[in-house]
Amino acid sequence: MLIRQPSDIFPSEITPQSVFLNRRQFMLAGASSLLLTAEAVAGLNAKPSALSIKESPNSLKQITTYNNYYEFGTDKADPALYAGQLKTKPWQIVVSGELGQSRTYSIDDLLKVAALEERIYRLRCVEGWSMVIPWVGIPLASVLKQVSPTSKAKFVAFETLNDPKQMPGQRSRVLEWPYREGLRIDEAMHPLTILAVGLYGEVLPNQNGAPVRLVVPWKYGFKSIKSVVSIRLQERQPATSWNLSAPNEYGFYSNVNPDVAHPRWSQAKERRIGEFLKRDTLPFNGYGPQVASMYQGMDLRKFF
Ligand SMILES: Nc1nc2c(c(=O)[nH]1)N[C@H]1C(S)=C(S)[C@@H](COP(=O)(O)O)O[C@H]1N2
Ligand SMILES: [Mo]
Repeated sequence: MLIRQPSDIFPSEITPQSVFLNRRQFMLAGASSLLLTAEAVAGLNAKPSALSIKESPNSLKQITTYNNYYEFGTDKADPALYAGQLKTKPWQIVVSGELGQSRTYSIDDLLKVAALEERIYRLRCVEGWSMVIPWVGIPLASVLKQVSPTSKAKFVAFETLNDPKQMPGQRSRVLEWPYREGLRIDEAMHPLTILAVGLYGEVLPNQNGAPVRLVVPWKYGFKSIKSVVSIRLQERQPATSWNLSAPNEYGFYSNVNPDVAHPRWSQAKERRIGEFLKRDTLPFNGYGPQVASMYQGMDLRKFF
């Protein structure tokens, strides 16, 4: 009898950990002279974070060939095929809104804001799959503190680059462009929230959101917006692309919640990419001890 594999599993010839350890050894061997960009050098110097989980990461191949990045197509394989054309240098992020003075950061400026950390985090997609990803990034809070938010800064709105010439998916109306996301200010300032510039100790591949993307590990993957060009502090809750496209399916908060089903499917279980059997989905994607207190007194069925 034939044992069938789910179609979206990408078996890798190398285990994730061996890739990881080999890279580590390579870094320690003093190979920095081979590395040309500031980002790469800095990425290799990332220190391990105490906030990492202990699970083994998915392989680099899995993490870079099974992506959601609708600017490059809606198929999971599209971003790896088409995102290579995105020009990520030079890049600027404008931080504006309710703050002392607007500021523009290049990637090099960002790398000076805080020490890079390597953080192994779960990513749970609303579609029902998950991965474990070793990001390299800096806390978003470090950037926000640097710009001195005013007392009116209650929310943070994020936008991806809007450039249909480079992003063919933006020529179709599959979502409202640019891709938009938002967080409440306490969520944005939470130590688990990072701006990632790398993964597996190297510069972020384009399909994962180069040169800089948000990572919010207790929320469904779509909150972790890629290729960010704008961060705006504001008093009102920002509109988000997925909420605009299907308000009954995607709320503003989008905390991973096994008890609140997506209208078209259950969120109780997930399949870790590379595994056959499904596992139970954990409230807040397993980060409840760190984040649940932010939602005390809120009805998370209403604020889904
Ligand atoms: N700009 C942009 N950001 C995005 C998306 C997108 O389509 N466009 N997809 C989101 C979704 S649905 C998921 S699950 C994650 C996937 O991140 P990964 O490809 O690095 O695993 O990116 C999120 N960020
Ligand atoms: Mo997703």
